[in-house]
Amino acid sequence: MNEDLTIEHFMAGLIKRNPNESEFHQAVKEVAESVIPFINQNPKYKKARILERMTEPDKVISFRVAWEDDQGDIQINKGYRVQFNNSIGPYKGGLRFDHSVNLSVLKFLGFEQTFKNSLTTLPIGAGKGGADFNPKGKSDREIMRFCQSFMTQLYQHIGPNTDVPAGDIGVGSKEISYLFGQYKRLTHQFESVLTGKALEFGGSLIRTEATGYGNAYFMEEMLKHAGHSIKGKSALVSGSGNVALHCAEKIIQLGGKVLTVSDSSGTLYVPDGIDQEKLMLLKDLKINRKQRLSGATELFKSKYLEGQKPWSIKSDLAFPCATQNELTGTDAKLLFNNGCIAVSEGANMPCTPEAIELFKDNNILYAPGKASNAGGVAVSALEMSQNSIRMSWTEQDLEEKLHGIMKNIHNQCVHHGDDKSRVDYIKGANIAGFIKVADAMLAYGVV
Ligand code: NDP
Ligand code: 2IT
Repeated sequence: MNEDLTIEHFMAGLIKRNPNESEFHQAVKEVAESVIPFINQNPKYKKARILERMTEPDKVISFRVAWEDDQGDIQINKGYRVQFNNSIGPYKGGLRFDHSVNLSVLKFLGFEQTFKNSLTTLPIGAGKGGADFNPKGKSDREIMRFCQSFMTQLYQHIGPNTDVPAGDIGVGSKEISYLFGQYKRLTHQFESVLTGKALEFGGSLIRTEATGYGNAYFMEEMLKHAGHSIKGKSALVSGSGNVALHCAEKIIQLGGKVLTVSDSSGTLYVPDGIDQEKLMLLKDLKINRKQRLSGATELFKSKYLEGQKPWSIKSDLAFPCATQNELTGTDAKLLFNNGCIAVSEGANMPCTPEAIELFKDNNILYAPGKASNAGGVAVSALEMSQNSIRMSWTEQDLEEKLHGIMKNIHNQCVHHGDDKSRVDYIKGANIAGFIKVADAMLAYGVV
């Protein structure tokens, strides 16, 4: 027990205990690489085997979700909730409805959430859940029946002081409303059990915008620290969902020029930049009308690059806001060759380890999602606070609080990640996020 913990030994054990979970291995390895040297310098964490405990979820719940489609046929999906760590607050994290959802994906997301939620400094533990249900092409009634069946299984495991889910890919305001309605029906309780609710029944202003706005704020802080700013810079945004569109909106407000948004079929390239007016059209197309991005080319002068990602277009900044591993080593090389100076993740783990290595080797500023996309869950925690005091704060109040939280997360990254010549934001975010949770776990003894 006196020997140093090694990354190789630690990872071999983790892979053996969690076979065939490549996304989970990837997320843990990134944390282990920065946290293990810190643990070796602080033997109290090693002796208590905190990292081993932190990488084992508190509880994994999986259940059948049976529902009837519009044709009267029975459909069956797999539903999950991974309750990862509640050392510093009730489990908190989104629900993802996507065909790609499996336990490896939800464990990686729940693990990342542990560090992210700690960085917000708010009292929230970490969880993640969802189903391998694909909402694309489903009618509203089918989505409603699916959500009701999903909640009928989930409700006994969650509660305002136990576990408070929210949205993620494929789960927006409509789905949260159906889920909340069913929870209320099953429990006879009107309580703060979900965040991202509509304003009429306990939702918070700015929650919808928070992740994307927060990501742009984080980029601005990172650039400011390095003597730059978003103003006048060109930006590539991937994705065209909740995070991407609001990230684009804040970049525009801060004076940047957004050249792209994308979806899983291709990239919309607007050489003159997406202005606020075009963004409103995009929001209507994607959020209200749920159409494909390719339909936007007719709305305004732009090209749709079928089957292509945004990363080959020349730009100063990059904001991956779609999904995990969407920006590879090859994409990172393209960004570098085109003069990109900074990357800030709106999505969870969108950059592969090869891409991150390339950013590091070439001094491209890089913000990991657990720091840069924490604005969403932070405003979720503020939604919980408002529900507790049965009050609603104003838009201005909330945006100021969000901005302050993102600045504070940036400062924590600088504090723990400053390596004299540069800030290692991965190291900073991982160590800062680790300390609070680890100290709470130490205080509880062996649990
Ligand atoms: P949405 O469902 O609103 O949007 C997802 C977007 O990503 C869509 O444009 C979708 O395109 C695209 N996308 C999904 N899968 C792929 C893929 N395999 N390849 C290319 N594009 C893809 O989700 P969000 O905006 O809420 O989430 C986006 C990311 O941000 C996720 O990683 C999520 O975990 C993360 N995040 C979300 C938070 C939130 O508050 N919502 C908070 C923090 C992080 P298409 O329509 O073609 O599928
Ligand atoms: O990844 C995330 O942080 C989210 N999907 C938001 C979680 C939340 O509880 O608001």
